[in-house]
Amino acid sequence: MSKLEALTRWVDDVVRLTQPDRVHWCDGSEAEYDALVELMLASGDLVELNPRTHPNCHLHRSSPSDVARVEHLTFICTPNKDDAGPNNNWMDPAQAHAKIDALFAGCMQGRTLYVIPYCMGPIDSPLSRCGVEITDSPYVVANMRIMTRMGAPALARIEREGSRREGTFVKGLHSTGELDPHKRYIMHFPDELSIKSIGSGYGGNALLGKKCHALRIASWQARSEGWLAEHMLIVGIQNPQGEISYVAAAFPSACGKTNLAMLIPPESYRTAGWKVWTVGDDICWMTPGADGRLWAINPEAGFFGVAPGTSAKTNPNALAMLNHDAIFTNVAITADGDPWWEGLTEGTPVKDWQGRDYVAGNGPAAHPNSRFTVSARQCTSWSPHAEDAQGVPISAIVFGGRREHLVPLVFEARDWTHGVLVGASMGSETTAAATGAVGVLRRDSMAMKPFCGYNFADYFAHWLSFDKPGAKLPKIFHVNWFRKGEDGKFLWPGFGDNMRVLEWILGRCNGSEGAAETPIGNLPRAQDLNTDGLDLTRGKLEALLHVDADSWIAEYESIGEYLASYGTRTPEVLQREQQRIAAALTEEQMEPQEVGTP
Ligand code: GTP
Ligand code: SPV
Ligand code: MN
Repeated sequence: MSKLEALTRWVDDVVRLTQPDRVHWCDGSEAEYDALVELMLASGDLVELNPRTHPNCHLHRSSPSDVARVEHLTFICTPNKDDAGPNNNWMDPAQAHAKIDALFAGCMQGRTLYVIPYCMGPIDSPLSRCGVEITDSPYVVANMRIMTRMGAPALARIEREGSRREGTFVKGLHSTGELDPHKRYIMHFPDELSIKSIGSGYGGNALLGKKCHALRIASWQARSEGWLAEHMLIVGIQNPQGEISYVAAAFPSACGKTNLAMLIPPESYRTAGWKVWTVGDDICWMTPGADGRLWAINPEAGFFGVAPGTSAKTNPNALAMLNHDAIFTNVAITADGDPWWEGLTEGTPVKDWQGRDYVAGNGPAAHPNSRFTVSARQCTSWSPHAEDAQGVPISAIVFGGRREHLVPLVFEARDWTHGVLVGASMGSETTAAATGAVGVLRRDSMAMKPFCGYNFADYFAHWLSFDKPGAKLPKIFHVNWFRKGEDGKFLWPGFGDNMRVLEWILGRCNGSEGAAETPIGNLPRAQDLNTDGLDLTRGKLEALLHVDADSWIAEYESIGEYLASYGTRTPEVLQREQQRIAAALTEEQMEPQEVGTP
């Protein structure tokens, strides 16, 4: 039992409120995990998958009305509404506590309350932060053991830090409640470092270390402490000389972070000696180091990745790590009890994600937001530096979204201010990672729309504040793998071939690659991209690199309106940057220039 008073007092309070039958302090051991799995197999919460092909792999089928994050039920509860900003749902903290505590009252009767001490980030890193999640879901405990450093070492760190300063860990209270969408809330109290979530057992709603702590609460802490908590992958790219450069990339949910983080370069690159190392696939905490560079850690210890689309062709690294010791949520299964999802070329589904007999034409076999949970150590491209206490230095920051039209394959911001505008004005078509319509274009600044724990206007100002004397900031880029041609098909092959874009990006960072200047930023000319062995017509390549001034004028008008929607808190520098580019586009329109030729 913990000696830390703040923790035991809080657990006692929660026990009084929720009235569980039992309290279990998680130690994070394998024996504990195995016992939980047994319990869930007995209750039907888990189904064992084929032990011959997938030893120690299990399937969880969530409630069909609980399959994704619920942005409309996610609240930031700050005393002052403006601190949460127009980007968040807001509730007064006292009102929020009252509302949600009423739902928590007695909700764990007949259940076990689990206390999960966890550390986000390497256990010995000064950049890491601890939290404790209380939950009544054994599925959440099992997932948290994979996704975080959970158990005894985390508790020891909490005790150590707690003896110096109270309130150093994030308190997260979670219950599946009745899994009733009408009694579901995900509430954040950033200035209390606390989270309360009820009514969902799915992903980011329930694994509180992930989006709730490592993004919403952490972004708030990061602002006051001078660092950044971002929805970014971290990938290391080793060139034939053996030098490794690290890139952090922010793409919205289900827009390609896991895939880029585990990229396998095209054959010609591999023979030339290029190699890609995975450091993180979803969250990145970045802090300016003594050398002025940004140093990044991945606060997570595992991957909660999108299953559909993961195949031997698109992401062989991911597929290879899913053969043992993994939890699958809402995938389909084959007659042999193997997990199955759309995009796999082998196997035939017999039961869909709800456990019903699979009938073609009755919707997808696997839920579009079905996912796998797996330890990062099972990834063959897992970087030997992924757990370095000081993190890895970031050379480039990449923003990107799903844009069928308009946005070219890649462009480079001319400086930090321009880059911050590029991130702030990011647009992307929505995906199945959150409930609601799919494919609707919306602004998703820095891929943080669902995850920034405070007013976006203040967040933009915070980003701008890193540009100061002595800073050696990464260059900023924007990519779009999702531009479509007139035939409605993706123009760019994507996946492993994204390496070609990364090579150009790194070349721009070290000054070895050429580019053409345009009002929206610097683009590679066709000859600047390595297209050896690439099956892509010249016409498609030109379409991918095309900047249409008329359409961009309209886009910049809309960006101006978006910035204005944050009112007077919007940094003026950003508005001036928007005006500068809008004016340059109008000039360009008067005097058309061809992009794509030297
Ligand atoms: P979260 O875990 O939700 O934050 O998402 P993520 O950004 O890690 O998404 P992920 O990498 O799992 O990508 C999800 C979807 O994007 C899958 O359907 C992929 O097939 C698709 N995708 C990823 N990379 C590419 C690409 O380069 N081209 C195309 N066309 N699709 C891609
Ligand atoms: C996302 O939606 O961006 C995810 C999945 O990474 S979840 O953990 O459910 O938020
Ligand atoms: Mn994510």
